[in-house]
Order: sequence, then structure tokens, then C-alpha cells
Amino acid sequence: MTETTQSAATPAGIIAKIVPPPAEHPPREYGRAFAPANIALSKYWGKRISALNVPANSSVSISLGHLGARTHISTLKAGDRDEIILNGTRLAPDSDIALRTASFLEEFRRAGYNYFFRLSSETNLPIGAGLASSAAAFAALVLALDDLFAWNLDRRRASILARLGSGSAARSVYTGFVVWHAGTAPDGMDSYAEPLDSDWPELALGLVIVSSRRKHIGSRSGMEHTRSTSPLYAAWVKQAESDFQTICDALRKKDLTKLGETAEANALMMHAAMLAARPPIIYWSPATLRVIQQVHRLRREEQIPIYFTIDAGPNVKLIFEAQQSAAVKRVFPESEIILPGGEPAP
Ligand code: 2P0
Repeated sequence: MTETTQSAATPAGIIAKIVPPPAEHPPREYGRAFAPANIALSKYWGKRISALNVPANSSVSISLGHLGARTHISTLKAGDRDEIILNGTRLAPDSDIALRTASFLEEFRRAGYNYFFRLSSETNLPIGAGLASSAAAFAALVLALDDLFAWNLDRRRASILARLGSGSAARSVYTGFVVWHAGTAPDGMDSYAEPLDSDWPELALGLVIVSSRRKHIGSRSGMEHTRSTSPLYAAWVKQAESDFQTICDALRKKDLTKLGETAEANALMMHAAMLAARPPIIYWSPATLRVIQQVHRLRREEQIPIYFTIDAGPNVKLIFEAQQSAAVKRVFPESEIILPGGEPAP
């Protein structure tokens, strides 16, 4: 089993390294920002430094373009807790999302930004699609804070701050293809995301929603349980680092076969490590396996180049080029097609 490192660095300490000391008043009335969701093509599932969400291996994702979170933030003149509004509804302070958001904002208070905030976030992600909305949410929150306090952060530092909220949020401060470096520094300062130099506007994703039920185990505890109990974890981390290199190379060369085969194998190995955890983590449903078998049948019998990836849930994301959209719609009529570089297909 691979150990996580104990780091002397704390989230508040990292924040203090990145943002300037607070002025007496925020320079602006409010800040606002948009950040896209992202889908990992080679995955993050396990941490090197838990407290800082520093990953055990590097990963690469594609952003969902215009699908994500838009956040508006201001400081509260009075009050002793943050006010968090999601899609127009004020969240109960003890709800999971409110608690997680407030504990992130608490790290800024520890770093001297002694305010409570009113935060309103809207998302246009398909409801219940199993798309990690926390990545877009924490990235949009950091960018909105940057706007409010006029920090003028570069994206690299914004990525490090977003990571402190949720690991995969490190990748959501950019659009397009994004790599997130695991890094080696004890304080995680070299674990940031940056754009990958690839221009592939035809690459499409298809969302096949087999269930919109809330998952029974969250990613954070799921990956920690996998790290601490799965005998396959060390092998997963090693392979994931190698898959990361292969997929970056495939994206640069626009090699769909290499991309698709490696992304599929990478997602399956991540789930294999979870299956081997004790007790196991099983995110799939019978319908997940049916979609996998359909995709394999399409490749084998119809020579249609469609691949899949699966995150921490039962839903399947198809990977293909836009010219296969009609075939995808024929076999998966309920799927939603996203062209990250353009508008959603009709
Ligand atoms: C990923 N996932 O690379 C992987 C694949 C889910 C499966 O990143 O604890 O919500 O906040 O760092 O980022 C989901 O994990 O976890 C995730 P934390 P996060 O997209």
C-alpha cells in the first residue's frame, strides 16, 4: 500500500503564500466568474498529500466548454456564517455542499481574510448527470474571489487554490485539454494544472445517464478507502502515470485509437482498484455494463470508433469524433452529445 505524505503545509499556509495580505476593505463590491466542468481522460484517484488534495499521479482532462458553474461572491456586512445559494435556493448551513464550501472559505479566514461571504452559484450542467460539479464550483469560487479582491492571480496559482477546495477543480480553471501535474514538492506548490497544447475541435463526448441517484460514497472518502485498503492501489498509481503520458501524446497527435483504448483501460483499472478495496467500492449498475458492452460491440461489429470513460458513479461518458454523432444517437438515443470546442450537437 502506498502511504500519503504528512506535509507540514496547511491550506491556510498555502493561501498566504499565494495571495497578498488583505487590504482593509475588498476593493470591489462583488466578484464573479465562470468555470467549466471537466472530464478526466486519465484519472486522479488517490492522494500524495491528503490535506492539500495533492494527487498521487498526474491526470489529463477535457473541459466541458460552456457547461459549468457561474459564481457571484460578496462579503457580508453582518453575520457570523457564510450564506450559500445554489441555483437560486439558499442552502441549509448543515448541508454537505454548504459545509464543504464554508470550510474552504474558512481557510481564507485563517489566512487573514476575515470575512463571511454571500456566494451565489448557478450551474448549467445537466442535472443528475453524474458530472463532477465540485470541480467547476471550486474553480469558479476561486476565480470569483480573485475578481472580488483584485488579486490578479495567474491561472497556475488559481489552479493551486482551486485544488485546495477539490482536487479536480485544479483542472477547471482552464478550457480545452488540461494536464494536472502531481508534482513532488512537500507543499504541493508544483502540483498545478496547465493547458495541453492540442487542437482537436472534433473530439466529442456523449453522456449516457443510467442513473441520477446520488452516489453512496463520495469521491473523497472513496479514494482514501481505495488507497488504504486496495492491494491494487500501488499498481494503479504506477499505471495511471504511464497512461497520463500516453494520453497526452495521443491528444497531441489526435490519435483516437490510442486515446480511446488507453482512456478505457485507465478508467477500468481505476474501478478495478476500487473493486479490490476491502470492503469493495462498486459504483456501477447493471446498465453501466450494458453500455460498455454496446460500445465494444459497435467497435467489433460495426467498426465504429467509439470509446468510453467512467468516473465515480454508474454513468458512462462516450469518447468519439463528431462525425460519429449520428451513430451515437442511434445506439444511445438518450445520450447528450457535447462538443467541448463548440455548441452542443442538436
Ligand atoms: C478525476 N474523479 O480525475 C477523478 C476520476 C472521480 C473519478 O477527481 O477529494 O471531487 O475533492 O480532491 O476531485 C473526483 O474527486 O476529490 C475526481 P477531492 P474530487 O476526475
